[in-house]
Amino acid sequence: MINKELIITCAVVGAELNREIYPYLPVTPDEIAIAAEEAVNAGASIIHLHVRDENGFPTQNVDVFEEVTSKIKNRCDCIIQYSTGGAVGTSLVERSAPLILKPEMATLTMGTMNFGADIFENSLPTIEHLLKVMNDNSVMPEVEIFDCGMMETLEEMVRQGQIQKHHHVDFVLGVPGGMAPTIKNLVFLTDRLANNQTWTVAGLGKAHLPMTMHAIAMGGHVRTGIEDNIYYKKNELARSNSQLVSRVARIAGEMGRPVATVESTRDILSL
Ligand code: KMH
Ligand code: ZN
Repeated sequence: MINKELIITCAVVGAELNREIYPYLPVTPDEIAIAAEEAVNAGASIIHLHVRDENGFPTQNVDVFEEVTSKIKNRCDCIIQYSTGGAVGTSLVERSAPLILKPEMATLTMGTMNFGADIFENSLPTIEHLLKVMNDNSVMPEVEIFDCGMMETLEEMVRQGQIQKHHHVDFVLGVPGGMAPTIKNLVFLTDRLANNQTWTVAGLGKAHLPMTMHAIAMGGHVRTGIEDNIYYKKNELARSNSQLVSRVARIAGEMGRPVATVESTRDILSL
């Protein structure tokens, strides 16, 4: 589907970074809420959310998700999308726990993969469990595709009626162990979608800008944010999530894709 308006998702924290790698990483609930608000003011309508514990480590603790969610909602209107991926090694019980807070959206990764030196486990029973908890809590899944085989699982689950025909897909390209962030791969993946599917691309690291520009040109949507890319340009760290969002919004404007508001994002995704 060619969309005129461009949905920008901002992944503000992630689970892999720390302040030694990236000194401006938001970690406390207030810092994360401020980063989300700034990203929304710059054009993001979806906030992909991971949270951190009091020591700055990734956590799926329900209380922390609740606190951060409430702080974000007090600052701005946006669609909050919880991570159910957590960090590699997070148990399934922990990964699904925050869904009881009924966020509008949450991620659903469609298969197990190497994740750098680690394994990001998403066996079929894991996927089915996360999906059931999402359905029980009226949470819209965003299907995360990191590798080609995950498309097979997605298509099978759609055939079986487990995932609705109209779902939103996020291609996360560039994780070591996953699919490379190339134009050919993006075209290959999007060719497999039905015409009425909406999709986003998250190009990691230095692929962020080329994947962004191609998604805009192809009628897809874009994910940006510090979780995906800590550099603004070569040898220059991004100063904030909003700096990255602003650049995507500027490019989209030049390319004739006005940035989607939160309300139009809900319309486009049938939320
Ligand atoms: N941190 C990765 C292991 C998601 O948010 O659902 C998983 C991840 C995907 O970031
Ligand atoms: Zn994530």
